Amino acid sequence: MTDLARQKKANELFERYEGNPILTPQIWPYAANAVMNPAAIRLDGETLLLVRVEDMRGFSHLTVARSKNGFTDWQIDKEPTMLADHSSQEERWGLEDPRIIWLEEQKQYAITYTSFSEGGPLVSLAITKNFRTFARLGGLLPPEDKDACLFPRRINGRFAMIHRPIVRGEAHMWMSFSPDLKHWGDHRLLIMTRHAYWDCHRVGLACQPVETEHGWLLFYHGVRSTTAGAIYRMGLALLDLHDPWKVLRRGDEWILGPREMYERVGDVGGVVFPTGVTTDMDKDLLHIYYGAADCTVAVATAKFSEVIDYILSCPEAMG
Ligand code: BMA
Repeated sequence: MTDLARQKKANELFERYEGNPILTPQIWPYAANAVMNPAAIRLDGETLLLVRVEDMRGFSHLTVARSKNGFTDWQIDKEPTMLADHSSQEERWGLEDPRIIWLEEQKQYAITYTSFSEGGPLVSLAITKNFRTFARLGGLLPPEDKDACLFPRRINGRFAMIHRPIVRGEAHMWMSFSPDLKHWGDHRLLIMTRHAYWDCHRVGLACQPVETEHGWLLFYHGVRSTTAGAIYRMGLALLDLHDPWKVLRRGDEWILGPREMYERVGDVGGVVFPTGVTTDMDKDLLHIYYGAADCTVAVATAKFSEVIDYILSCPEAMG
């Protein structure tokens, strides 16, 4: 496939839902400035979103919204589902940008989210069975760190997590390992920013990793800083199924970026920030849930098989 043919394919992979944005502060059951960056899973025949809600002080918490078809008729919890403990050092300034994965061994959901701690943004972990009560397991690695998600099971005997620390002002994606979900080590660089590309200034995990026969599908966000501000877009990579710190493929181009008004205009315009993915294999469909312009939640769909075809047509990752 030529570069131009692949760019065309990348550009046409996702279709935005015509009813976007699907969640807005206006329909929220209580006062909210913005709703954005939701984790997404399918649970009991419904799509469950754990939405980041920014209150009128500028602090965030997490609230559950459920829908049978994943597009309409959202049942939103009447009150915040998971509030920050503002008196604690860890959660001093709120909870942001969750990702959810089903942990097979624990038979529970693991939620990784950013705690805005006194020392800066920190990756924290909570587990739950029902999205009503949560066991908070605390901060996992020191700040500044964001955009984390666990893998659903141990890899070669250890839990694995993708996260995005800031080191020397650089923002690359890392993978770390743990025997017990508490002590983390064996830190490895996974995906780096690429000079001059759309993802030249920052990269970070977007959605939870999706297991396929070809490897782990990895949606990530990339940032380019421009004179008019940062542009947040989504790209794709494929990790080795057995050794996921090995990147098999990485797309050259982004596959979803700000285009519609609700993505271009908001509290932070020019932001498409995906944080959750659900799959419907019977329909060969993949739903990506994302924050649009740090104000609302939107959804886009793609054919699963076309996403796989696309990533397999991308260049083999270097190094
Ligand atoms: C990132 C995160 C996201 C936010 C994005 C765009 O650093 O803080 O929560 O959506 O910036 O402002």
